[in-house]
Formats: sequence, C-alpha cells, structure tokens
Amino acid sequence: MDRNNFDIKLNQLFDQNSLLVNRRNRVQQHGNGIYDRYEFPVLTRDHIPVFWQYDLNFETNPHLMMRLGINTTFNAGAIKLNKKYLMITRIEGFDAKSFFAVAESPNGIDRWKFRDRPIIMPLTGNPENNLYDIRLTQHEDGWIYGLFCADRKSQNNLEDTSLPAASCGIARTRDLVNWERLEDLKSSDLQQRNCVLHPEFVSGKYMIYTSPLKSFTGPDDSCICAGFTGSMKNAVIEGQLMVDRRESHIKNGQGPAPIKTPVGWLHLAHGFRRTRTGLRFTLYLFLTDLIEPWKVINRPGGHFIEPIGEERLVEPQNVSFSNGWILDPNGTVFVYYTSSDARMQVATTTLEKLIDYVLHTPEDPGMTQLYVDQRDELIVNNLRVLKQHYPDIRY
Ligand code: M1P
Repeated sequence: MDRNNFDIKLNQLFDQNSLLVNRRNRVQQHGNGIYDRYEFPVLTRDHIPVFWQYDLNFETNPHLMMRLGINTTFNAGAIKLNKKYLMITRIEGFDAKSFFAVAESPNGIDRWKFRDRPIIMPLTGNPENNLYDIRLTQHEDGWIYGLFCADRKSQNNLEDTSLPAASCGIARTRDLVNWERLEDLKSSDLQQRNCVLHPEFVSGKYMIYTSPLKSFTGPDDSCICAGFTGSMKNAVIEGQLMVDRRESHIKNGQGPAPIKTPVGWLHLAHGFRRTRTGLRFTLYLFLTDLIEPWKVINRPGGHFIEPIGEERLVEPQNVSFSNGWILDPNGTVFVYYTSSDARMQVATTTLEKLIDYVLHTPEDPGMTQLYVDQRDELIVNNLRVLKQHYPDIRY
C-alpha cells in the first residue's frame, strides 16, 4: 500500500469507529413491564479504539494490518463516579487472554468511549495467566474494590492451559486509574470464581460472596456462598455460609454487588442449565435480609433476563451474564449484561419496579402440579378482570 492509500484507510478506520461510538441508542418497543431493552448493544469489539489493534506507523506496518486484534468486550463491572457512567470491561484479544479497560458514557445508555489506555493491573508475587469478570464495590471503608477471576496454570495439570485454576484476585482504587493490588482471597476451596465484596461491614467484618468450585469447568455443586474476613489485605475466609443454591440450575454465581433497598439487599445473579445445544445462562434476582445479608428473604421464580434474538448468537450461544449495574439517585437502574460472551447490552428499569418484582413475583413452587395451579390461579383471576373491565377485548 502506498502512503496515500495507507492514510485513506487509516482515516476510514477512525471514522467508522467514531460513527459507531457516537451512535444514539433507542429503547426497544414492547417491553415486559419489568425493564426496557435497547436496540443496539452498548459496547462491542468494534468500539475498541483503532490504535489498540493496528500499528499506525507506515514504516513498520505498510499494509495497515491489524496486529493485535480483539475478539470481544464483555462481562463489565459498573460504577458511577463524578457524574459519569463507567464500565470496566473484560477485553479478550485474539490470543484469548483478557485485560481490563474503562469505558465511559454521559448517560449510561450510549456514547460509550474507552479511555485512551487500558488498566495495567499490578501483579502479586504469583502472576496470573489471565484475569477477567471484575465486580466493583464502593465499600463503606472508602475504597472502591475490584474482585476478579485470576487464572493460573493448574498445578494438577500443568500441560493443559485450557483447564487452569481460578482464584479471586483483589485490587482497590479510589479513582479507577491507580490500583493497589492485594493478595488473592484465601479459602479452603480448590477454586473460586464470581467473588463479590458486600458494600458494608457485617458485624465489623468484610463479607465476600463466593462460588467455591472443585474444578475449573465443573458444573459441580457450586452455589452462591458468603465468607467473612477481618481485612482485605491478605483476605482469608474460613468456612462459608450458603446464600443461594438455585435448585433449577446446575451452577450459579453472584452478579454485581447487591443494591441496598428499604426492604432488603437486591441481588442479581446468573445460573445455567444444560440444553441440547449446550449451556443456557440466564439472570435472576433475589432479596436478602438487611442485617443478615446472607439470608434470602424473597426468591422470585423464573428468570429476569434471558438471551433473546441476536443476543443468543455467536459462540458460546445462549448466554446472559451480568457483573455490573448502576443505581442513579433518581431511582433509575442500569443493568449491564453480556450477551453470549460477545457484547455489552443495557436494560433500564427503576428500583421501585425491581422491588415490586422481587416482592410480588411468585416463588418457584418446585413441582409441576403446584406450578400449573399457580398459573391457573392467575388465569382465572385475569378472566374475571377481562370480563368485568375489558369486555370488548377479544382473545
Ligand atoms: O460463558 C459464560 C460464562 O462462563 C463462566 O461463568 P462462571 O464463572 O459462572 O462459570 C465464565 O467463564 C464467564 O466469564 C462466562 O461469561
């Protein structure tokens, strides 16, 4: 390519990226009353800055090749700081390794733009091969903590890097720029993923939601648990309490840090089931006690968000995953979720609606006969309402 064509192509790359980043998003019609989905994903790999992937120097890259490509950006932690909506997303390169980067938006819905440089996360004395899926917690001790998955080569299987050992990495910051890396969480479990710090002290201790695992891939008996530690420096948990074993899933995990509401702590979590075409990840909500946050007090049956339409596509298909949400002072809740490990989506709702949802959505009664009774009661009541108030509606 000559210099002229190089310059033309370079400008085109920046123009395309800028058009996408500045595109406005729109609410999808026909919501379910619980939340609104949006027409476009909020972050995709095409939002990644051109200068993170291409060598823009004509001398060293005369064909303007993508030198360090990006597979996907997904599973973002979220926080609002200084009136800006921020996500720390997992960005996975063509080498399948992930790193973190901050993207910001003026309204939480669109114009998400990555800061110029990614986060260079400091290492511990035992560096990980991969890190991903950060959960952010603005703790009452004044720090913003990031708990994330840190994978290292499994000591039981040093040859097979596709089956690493997962542990919970911990770092803290006040500004999302300067990070202090702390030692990984220590527990008696072989592996940990999906760890999340509770925002307040509980009986004077830090409380961490955990997902103890026996193996990396194992849909074994993993569930959401909670452990306590006196310090986040050298955090150690001994013994864990069961928080939620979602019976209808073969494995589940806490999403972002829970939101405090007047009626309890509101939790977002994921769980997966096996289907003929593979695993299906959906999101669900539950409520725990304000004083004893490990105790579930409301457990709406069914899922809250499931992958639909284009959200189901790419590999792995059929995944909704969330590790970030933001509550605005006006009560708006922005739920950031990933579709099929490929892109970030947003759904918006309000705290009032979510409280109504967790308090009044019936629990899963556990048996098909009870379940049909539950639905039949709804139908009979509705037929009465239709007859009384909407006699002209045809159904
Ligand atoms: O592919 C879906 C998700 O699978 C894993 O989830 P979990 O930690 O619950 O097993 C993770 O690899 C996650 O990053 C991924 O999105």
